[in-house]
Amino acid sequence: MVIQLKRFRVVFLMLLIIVLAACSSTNTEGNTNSGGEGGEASSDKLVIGFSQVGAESEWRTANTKSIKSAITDAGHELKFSDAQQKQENQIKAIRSFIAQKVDAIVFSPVVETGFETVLKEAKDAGIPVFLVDRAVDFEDDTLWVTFLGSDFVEEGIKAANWLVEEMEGVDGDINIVELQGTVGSAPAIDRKEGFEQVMAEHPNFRIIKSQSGDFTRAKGKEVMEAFLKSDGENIDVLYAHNDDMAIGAIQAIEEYGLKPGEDITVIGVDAVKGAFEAMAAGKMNVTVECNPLFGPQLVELIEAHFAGETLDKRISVEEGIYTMDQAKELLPTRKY
Ligand code: GZL
Repeated sequence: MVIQLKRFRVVFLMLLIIVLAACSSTNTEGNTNSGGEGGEASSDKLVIGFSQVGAESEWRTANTKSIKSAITDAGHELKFSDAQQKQENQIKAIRSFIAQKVDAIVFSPVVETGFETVLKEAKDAGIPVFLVDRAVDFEDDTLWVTFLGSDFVEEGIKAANWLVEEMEGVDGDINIVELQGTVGSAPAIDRKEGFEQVMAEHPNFRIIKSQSGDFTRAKGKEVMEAFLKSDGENIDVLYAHNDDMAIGAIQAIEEYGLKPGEDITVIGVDAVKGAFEAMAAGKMNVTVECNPLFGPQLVELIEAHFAGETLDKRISVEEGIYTMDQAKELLPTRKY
């Protein structure tokens, strides 16, 4: 009798082990996941290398924060590099990510050219590259999975169309000085292109001076001082490729003895908080939005890629335009 009881216990325990083992499934990779539809593994923890341009403007600071927090909040591991606006630092950072065998690279190229070789190295290493913010200008679009960012040509067109409407009925030539962004960068090239497309239809609008302020307040002020010294009384409008340069230029205009926003119409791009503060003070007239807060959208795209989805080669961020008379009301709502 006792022996029969022992045999029954052994058989029962063996059956229990078999049933429990069947309840938890393992997929081909040996990852164990229990429950869930179809047993598809969610995107596991990824190691993501992020090569950022620098910290040159309010826009860049907000963009870095948005991407960093989106990656870490989603449970992925972030390796971050600030290139201080130097191309060689970005190339070094991407090579370092390749050597560390990261799962994915996020990259905002400081300029449009000169990255083909290093992106080929990433491709050869089987590491997908996600371009954000700024694009590159070379043929082989197999070197990146997708580009997520703004349409800078459209931003230049928006700035110019606002100016034409604002100057309706003004007689004579309208003299414009232009503070360009970083030489060779996609936003500088495209914002100039878009603005000039519209200006070409209005010959009385004349760009009398154009020079790079490298997207910084300090350089924007310095170049505007030179513009004022050579053409001060003839300047009607400043078109700055970002708000930081416009804010630097506003200081130069005031030090020169003129009223920014009145004697000289001031146009910026980005729609950062500093621009809303300048518009609320009556020192700036308009800013074209360039939204930096696309970190969560980026992480969704990366995870979709690793889940096997095919992404469009270019995904644009939606943006608006904001004027002086809206600034006071909107300032408290601005997130960057
Ligand atoms: C635009 C971004 C530009 C911003 C500047 O997407 O690349 O770089 O307009 C920043 O403020 O320096």
